[in-house]
Amino acid sequence: MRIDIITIFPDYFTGPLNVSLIGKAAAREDIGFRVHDLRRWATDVHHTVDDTPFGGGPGMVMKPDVWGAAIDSVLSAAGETAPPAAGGPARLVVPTPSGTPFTQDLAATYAAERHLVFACGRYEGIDARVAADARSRMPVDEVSIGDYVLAGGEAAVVVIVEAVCRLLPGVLGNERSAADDSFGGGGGGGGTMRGLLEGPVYTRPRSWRGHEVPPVLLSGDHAAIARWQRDEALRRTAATRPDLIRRLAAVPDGLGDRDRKVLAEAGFPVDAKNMAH
Ligand code: JFT
Repeated sequence: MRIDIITIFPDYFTGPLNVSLIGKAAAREDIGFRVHDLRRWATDVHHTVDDTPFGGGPGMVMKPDVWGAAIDSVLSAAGETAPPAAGGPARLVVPTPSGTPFTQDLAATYAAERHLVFACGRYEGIDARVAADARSRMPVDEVSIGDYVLAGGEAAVVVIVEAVCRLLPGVLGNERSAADDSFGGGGGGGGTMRGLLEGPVYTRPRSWRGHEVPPVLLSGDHAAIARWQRDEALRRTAATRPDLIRRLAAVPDGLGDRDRKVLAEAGFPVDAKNMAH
């Protein structure tokens, strides 16, 4: 997989892209990261990338000509001018607070791509014609990583790249199934905790500052352990993310009779009237 990132703050990525999980991905021959300074495509002596907004209002807007040149150049450097590249065109991902939510399913979609190009904006955003123009050549996703306000797209790109890279085959250090994570492995997942948050986890020592590891985890009874872990996941999800319980209740076979009993005991009864719409 090839990943290009265009930003006015290339230094922002030197840390995250070289440590931990993303760093291991970057060290592989089949994954390549390139970070590009947007100002390289500015044409005036001051390397201007922003201008005042049409229609008035506060702040500045990023110039379409600079962004257009940057995207064209990154695609042509990857050999993606006509004829279309084998394996399909690159996907352009543009973080914006007004984008569609970035989800685990989208992370799985991106992990299956050959080439991702991330456009990190600043100020009040990027001139809307940049995404419109790119859409005539490539898939363009305007996405948001959550309902809070950042100062630009860089932090969002670090989040998205990490979520994508850990799904690439061979990147996950411990080889465990990504399908067993909270939110599953994307595309619905296949894990036992599908659609639920994860419950608590424990390691040695068995007793620490007077807190004991739940005895069932030491019992060796794998069926009892699996059931206890699911019960804990249900209780925790009901407490912190009731929306996920309602979503699961609306899925055929999303919740079993025992699940409903555990949720009722936790004060979160789920029936047909409690389903997501
Ligand atoms: C904020 C952002 C995301 C995501 C891209 C660009 C400029 C600053 C801004 C803030 C409020 C209104 C612009 C960005 C985000 C998120 C992403 C930009 N800003 N208009 N904030 N919060 N979840 N993804 Cl370009």
